[in-house]
Amino acid sequence: MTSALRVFVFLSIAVPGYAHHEFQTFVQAHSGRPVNCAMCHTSADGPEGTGPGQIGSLDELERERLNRARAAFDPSPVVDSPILNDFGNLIVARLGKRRILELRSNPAVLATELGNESDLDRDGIPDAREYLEGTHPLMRHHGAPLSLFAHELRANAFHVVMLGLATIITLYGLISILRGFALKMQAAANAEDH
Ligand SMILES: [Ca+2]
Repeated sequence: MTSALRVFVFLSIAVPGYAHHEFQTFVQAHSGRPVNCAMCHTSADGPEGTGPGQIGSLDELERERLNRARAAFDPSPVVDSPILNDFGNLIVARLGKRRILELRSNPAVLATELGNESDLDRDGIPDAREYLEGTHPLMRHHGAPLSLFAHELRANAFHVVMLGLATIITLYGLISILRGFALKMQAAANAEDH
């Protein structure tokens, strides 16, 4: 048995599925938010079981995909594990399973190594930051409210400016009308006095 195969067999036995609770425990403690397995896994209850997205329910083709993902010890262009969601697959693809196993003792570094380029749900908050803040990186409206508001403001800057201009023009027009009406009233009052 080659050394690489021995490592694979050992890790497959020692770490069933991809249930690395160290990351979940860290995110909850760091963010103060309750986080379940659905941050990285297909099933909110984790990979072990027979429910949808869990190992016991996989068909033959899905098991092949799982085995390919389990063998991704080094970073890979694409990882397509059926028990992981897009964020989970991205982590394995970027870091490789070997590095993920190393980071179990230092889960905060996962965010640093992921970097800030990826924003899977395109809500303006990078996946790595959502990981630290305990918000879901695949749910567009799940994030720190101020960050989401700032992103929406930036994304809709043109409409916000146009709405502001329209409001100013409308107010100016209204003030002009009222001023004209007041002048007419004053003129009428002056005419009555004479
Ligand atoms: Ca995001």
